[in-house]
Amino acid sequence: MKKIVTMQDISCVGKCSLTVALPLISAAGIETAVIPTAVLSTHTMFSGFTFHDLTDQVRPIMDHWEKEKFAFEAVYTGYLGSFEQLDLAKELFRRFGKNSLKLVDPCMADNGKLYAGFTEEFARAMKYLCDEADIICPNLTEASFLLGIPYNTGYAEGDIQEILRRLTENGAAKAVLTGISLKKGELGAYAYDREKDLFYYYAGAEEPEHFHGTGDIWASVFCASMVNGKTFEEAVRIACDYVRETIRVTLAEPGHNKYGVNFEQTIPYLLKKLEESEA
Ligand code: PXL
Repeated sequence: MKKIVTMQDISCVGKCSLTVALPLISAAGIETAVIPTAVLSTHTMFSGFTFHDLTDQVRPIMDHWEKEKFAFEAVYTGYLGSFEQLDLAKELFRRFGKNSLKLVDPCMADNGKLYAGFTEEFARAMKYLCDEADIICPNLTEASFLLGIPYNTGYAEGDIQEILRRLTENGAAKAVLTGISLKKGELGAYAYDREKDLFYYYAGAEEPEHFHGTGDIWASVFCASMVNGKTFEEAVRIACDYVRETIRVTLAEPGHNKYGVNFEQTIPYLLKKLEESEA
């Protein structure tokens, strides 16, 4: 059985980070090992959330796993809350990522703004972690902070391609920019494979609302699809389609949840997509 290890926080209510990565990767038929970096009562978009740091657990967990000779097909990092955790994520790559896919989702910002508690200095440090990955999947805001360039919503296609080239020039061989729209009414992802020098844009109809946690869902499904043997382009398509369908189903529920999407109800759709695509 394939295995993925994912390192990110557990927000007890919020449908993001580990509470979506674990069920989605498991549903894709892949064993999911977790390194929880912190426990929060909710994600940080709520006010008054509690926070308990688990940084001191990360290295002992890795030490034990190394003794047990555990190995993983992919090592995937999500939301990380401190410089020390960024260093531990690099250590995780060194110790468990030699023969596996290393994916960094540099969760730290959206809609032009850093999330609560993050700084530009942290974003620069996150770039060094990205450089040690094989694939990174920032949204456009995160990409802007990683590169230290102003956030702009009106990019032309050539600008998006330039951002992707710059994101991959010092490390990661592939990058996917999520939340990209080249035409009004559509939304998707723009991907780049530096080794093949190939760009790939994939988009569907834009849903009228955006939700928290969909970036984590995108990354989890993308990672699971890659580990299940899908091509880079297929994995991008499956993750985009799943997020779009999940938002559609969420919005169709009267009085739907505002802080996260109904991803649990679209797992059958995901499994169908995973079966349908060849490879
Ligand atoms: O979805 C990213 C995320 C993960 N974990 C925590 C968050 C956020 C986004 O705000 O607050 C704790």
